[in-house]
Amino acid sequence: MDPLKTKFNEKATALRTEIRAMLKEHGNKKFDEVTLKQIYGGARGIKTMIWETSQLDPIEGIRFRGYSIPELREVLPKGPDGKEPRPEGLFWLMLVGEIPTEQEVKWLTEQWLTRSHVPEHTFKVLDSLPVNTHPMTQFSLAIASMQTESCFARRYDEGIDKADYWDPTYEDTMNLIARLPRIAAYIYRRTYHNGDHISPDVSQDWSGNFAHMLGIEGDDFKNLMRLYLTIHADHEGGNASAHATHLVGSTLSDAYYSLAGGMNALAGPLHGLANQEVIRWIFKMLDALGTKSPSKEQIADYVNSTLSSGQVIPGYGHAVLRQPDPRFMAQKRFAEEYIKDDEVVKVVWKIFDVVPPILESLGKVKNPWPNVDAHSGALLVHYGLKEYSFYTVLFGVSRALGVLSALCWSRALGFPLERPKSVTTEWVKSTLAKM
Ligand code: FCX
Repeated sequence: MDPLKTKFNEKATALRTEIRAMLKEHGNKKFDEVTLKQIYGGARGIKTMIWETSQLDPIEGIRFRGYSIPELREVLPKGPDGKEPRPEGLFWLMLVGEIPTEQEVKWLTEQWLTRSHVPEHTFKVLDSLPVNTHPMTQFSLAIASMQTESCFARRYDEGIDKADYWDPTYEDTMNLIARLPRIAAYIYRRTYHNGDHISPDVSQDWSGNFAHMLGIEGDDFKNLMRLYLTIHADHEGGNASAHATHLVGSTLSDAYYSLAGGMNALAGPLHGLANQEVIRWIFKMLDALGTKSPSKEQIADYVNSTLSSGQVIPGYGHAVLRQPDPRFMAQKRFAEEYIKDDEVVKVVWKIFDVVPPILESLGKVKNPWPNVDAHSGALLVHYGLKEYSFYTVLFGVSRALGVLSALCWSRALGFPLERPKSVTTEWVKSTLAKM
């Protein structure tokens, strides 16, 4: 008996009934309106989807089932040394809306360990790729290659009642999440460490085992992995990786196809790839300034030269947030506790003082504050994970927790094929003429 699956089914059955009644009574009530600027401007802010696992407030930042990141650190069961929350607990919370007990989190750690076998052909696919293939390309291909294992695809082929779609989606989700650290570590070791692979350490939790397979030992890095894999897990449904996963899944493509689609979105510079761009820009700045500890004035000059060359300051700005990202602040707290004397970390903090007023002075930047990417690279570099073209894979391992738990909900609530209406500019012009 799987206690998480049982609990999820109970919750989903109850919510399905509630939503059905709500739509019966209120289905035709207006919840939003759309301007022409939003239609041409990336559908920014248009309420068009349901996403149960988290919601993003522009000022407060992300809340996972109502819990902020500081609140999560207080209530979620922690790793063996009691310092950072285990991401397993966040997955449990996102899936069923309850804070799990220590026992329940331990059960999930063991479940993912038993489900973590990666099919041999996936490693063959990875080994067939040039070693300089971008890690996100490798990650997306590895995920898609495991589609052969999909319970949903098999059950659908055999004929499955649509009321049961949630069941094989749950099984695919659990198997896929269980396998991701092994795949990500394999990509890292083949790309940067001559294929010198490290076998799993079954005594560790999901994050600790991942750190071990990457080849970076030490309790502090394991704690960084627990924090990192928690704070990147979900950011409501409208960001590109979440939205892509959701859209692909709405066609009844299984979790493997859906997550591969989401990772292809995450690989974009205006989304997940930004985290590698931040640390690249910081090192380029330190190189150009010829010092490891630039003054705030020197940083300001370099920021202005970046802007005048028509480039963005990576890690700053956000499509929704209008305050410093609480995920940036959570990383800053971690650095203050563990590595406050690190030189690159101190540069990140100086940039935090310098950049917002400069961006604000441009008069066009809606959010001059740092997002999650502005701090992550400095922490990873400190612990020896210096290959920043791998960072978006770390982001993807974490984001899978949110987008796949939400995928289980989409299937359990019977969400239909997504099909927004497109129009031509000719149609817009003729419609404007009648207004
Ligand atoms: N530096 C310089 N200019 C910036 C800027 C920055 N950091 N942020 C915004 N601007 C500029 C834009 O380029 C635009 O200029 P333009 O009118 O000349 O084209 C203007 O300000 C208005 O843009 P704005 O609406 O404020 O910002 P956008 O949402 O369009 O773009 C980006 C902000 C995409 C640059 C910023 O959000 C970014 O780099 N994001 C990277 C990915 C990201 O958000 N990572 C966090 C992960 C995510 F939260 C998740 O978890 O899913």
